[in-house]
Amino acid sequence: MIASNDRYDIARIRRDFPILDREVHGRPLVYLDNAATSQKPRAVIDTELRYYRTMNANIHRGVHLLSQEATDAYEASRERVRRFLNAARREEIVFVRGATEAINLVAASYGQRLKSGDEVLITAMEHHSNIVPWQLLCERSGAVLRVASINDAGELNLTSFEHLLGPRTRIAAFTHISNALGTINPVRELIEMAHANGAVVLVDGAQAAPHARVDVQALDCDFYVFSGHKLYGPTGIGALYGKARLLDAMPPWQGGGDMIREVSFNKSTWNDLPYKFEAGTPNIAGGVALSAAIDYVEDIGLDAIAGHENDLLIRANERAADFPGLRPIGTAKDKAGIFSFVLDGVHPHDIGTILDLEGVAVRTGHHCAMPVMGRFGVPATVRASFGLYNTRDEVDALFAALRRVKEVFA
Ligand code: 7TS
Repeated sequence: MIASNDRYDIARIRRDFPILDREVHGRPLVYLDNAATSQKPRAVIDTELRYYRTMNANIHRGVHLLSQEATDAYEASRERVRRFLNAARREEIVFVRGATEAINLVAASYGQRLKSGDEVLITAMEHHSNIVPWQLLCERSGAVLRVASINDAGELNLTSFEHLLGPRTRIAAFTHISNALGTINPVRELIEMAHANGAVVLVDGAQAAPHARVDVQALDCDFYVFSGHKLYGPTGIGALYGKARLLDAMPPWQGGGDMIREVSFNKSTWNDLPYKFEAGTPNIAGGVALSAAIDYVEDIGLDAIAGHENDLLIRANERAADFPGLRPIGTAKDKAGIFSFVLDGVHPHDIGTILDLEGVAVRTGHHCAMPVMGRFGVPATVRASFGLYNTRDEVDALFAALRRVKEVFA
């Protein structure tokens, strides 16, 4: 039943994910909530297990062998992330809890240079994680938050973005791929526009890292953030990429162990990059397993993954076209495998509940993007988001379950 070909062996891929064998409510699991978090391949689970079984120790501090091995594994993972993003230097990779923490770090630390009347430019399709930290910064500094608009397809209005960039814009922060709409932003072009206006750029790559090849040097972004758990890696680990020149000039964010060079009660001095931004004991096991996740997706190939997911999106669009009362939300020309929609006369939460009983896991709600819901005049949507292990049969299962919803609410 499962389509497979030489280039993309979906049957083999699915065998790598133990959770895909389980049932929910007596039905095979159809997991279509990958934008929230993706499932983990055996390689990631085993790496984390092996870490705890064989080398668990605190890092950067012990002379004993376990501590050295744990430190080496953690630092090797940093190098793996550097290669994944094609950053120029390993010091430019700061380990954090995830995209949210990375954005908060930049807003709190880089943000200290903002003054009253300065401006921060975001877009109308941001996740709350790329809105609220900037709002907090604006409250603290007296800076003003500007928001570039989106069109009815959920594409960024480039004229609005360009128009709102001005001499006071200090930071432009936008998502690479929208979690609520699936829109892929023309980030290279946006970065160029922002730089031409003297602003630094943060790209929120939470949804892009699992689906698109990212080259931070080619993009020339100043900051790029992602979460490991959406990239088939563990929760509680992610990375902030920042240009060394900027990170170097930024004050520390959190204080504590590891981020200092010397501490006295009069004055403390800071450790080198990236440790200046890594206070306290991190998620070591997660960091080590993140590199297994990156190996996994790069073995399959991000272009192959994007192609496969696009295939699923095409299938979903075909099925949706003749499904009465279904309205897709987010119809950008350049779109990732995120299929958000509403159904006439049925609340998204009710749809989600029935789909769950049919074994189909989707997310319903505002997807932490309330302004997007406002823009489309809906309180919530149903969102099916595809991952590298999903199949055309699963897309069909989604629509079979939606027909069931129709029957219940007929
Ligand atoms: N930015 C985007 C574009 C996201 O989609 C998310 C999480 C985040 C930032 C925050 O990531 P975190 O790992 O720090 O939480 N998005 C979603 C979602 O769409 N459903 O659940 C979480």
